[in-house]
Amino acid sequence: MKSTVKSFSVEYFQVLDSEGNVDNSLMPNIPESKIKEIYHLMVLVRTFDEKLFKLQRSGKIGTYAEVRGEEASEVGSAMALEKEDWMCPSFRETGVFITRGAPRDKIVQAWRGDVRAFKGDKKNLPVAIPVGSQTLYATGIAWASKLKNEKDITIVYFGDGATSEGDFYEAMNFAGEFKLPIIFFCQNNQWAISTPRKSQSASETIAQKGIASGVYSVQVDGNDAVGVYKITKEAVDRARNGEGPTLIESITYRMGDHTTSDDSSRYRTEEEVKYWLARDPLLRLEKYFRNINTWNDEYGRWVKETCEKEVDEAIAKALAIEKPGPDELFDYVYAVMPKELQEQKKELEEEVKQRGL
Ligand SMILES: Cc1ncc(C[n+]2csc(CCOP(=O)(O)OP(=O)(O)O)c2C)c(N)n1
Ligand SMILES: [Mg+2]
Repeated sequence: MKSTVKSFSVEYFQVLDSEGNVDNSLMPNIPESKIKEIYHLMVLVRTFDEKLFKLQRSGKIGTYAEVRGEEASEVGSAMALEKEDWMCPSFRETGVFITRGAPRDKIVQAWRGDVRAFKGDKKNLPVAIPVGSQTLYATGIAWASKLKNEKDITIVYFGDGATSEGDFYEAMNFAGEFKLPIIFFCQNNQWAISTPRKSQSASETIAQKGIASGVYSVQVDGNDAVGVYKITKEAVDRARNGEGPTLIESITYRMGDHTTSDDSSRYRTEEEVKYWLARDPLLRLEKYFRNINTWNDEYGRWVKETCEKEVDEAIAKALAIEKPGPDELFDYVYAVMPKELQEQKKELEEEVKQRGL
């Protein structure tokens, strides 16, 4: 006897195509003013990128990971959350921090390597550099919310590369089994530094990696801000209603280099970049506004100028903050500092004093 015991499918959603045409059957219940707000935030994120890139090149920050190309994925998803929801980022979620109202100067301060920038923000966790590690503590947070009967949900962001980590599979398995209120938001931007998506995994989609764990899993066009908003909002509602986790594979593209320390022209073709430039998420929204006659160039200029001013002010404020002392290296890691670290901190403080640093 032979029978098929399980088969599965993965759905893909797109509300706005690359020409800004709407699929009315999928259009979520979203007021026009909210789409304009999303657009404004996306321009702000792009402006942030442009200015922080220059700041890095002028030596005022050590490194920067551009969002460029992923603005719809970040802003669209973050708009679907409530302020009290938990957000666990990787290192490329500047657009999510911006959308969630993080003080702009604090974001610059964080990119200057000043850990104090994250102090006091209880719902947006600090960036995670160890790839994929955030999926584990995000799952722990969601479990705590469930045990405490709280209504807040958790979203965790990570890249396509992170889905090759054991952390990711463990987190998915736990979340699926315990039906946790969590959204696994994968920004599949086609590259993990110089490793292309096709060499990352033999799994045809990233979404299907969730199905094995009993996690509802779906793909969305990550350059379609309205589509990303719709799919994330549905996942938020499901999580809040006790219906369990979702894995969203947001299909997008990292238009810039991996970070300011990378040169992507060494490992990818101009044709590929051109293909994706034509799918720029900002241009797509502009085309949409043009199609429905709610765009004019004056509005476009006003948005850009407003964003430039906002970022300039944030940078000026951040640059005026006094640098942290070397002893702060030891702070904020443990709730109670272990004895060895206390001793090392004291040693450093004495040395700094002796040398008059
Ligand atoms: C555990 C671990 N392994 C390797 C690295 C080095 N590293 C930093 S970013 C990165 C690629 C991440 O790719 P992806 O998850 O697709 O995220 P993206 O940078 O594309 O947003 C790697 C390998 C790291 N930081 N942590
Ligand atoms: Mg990637």
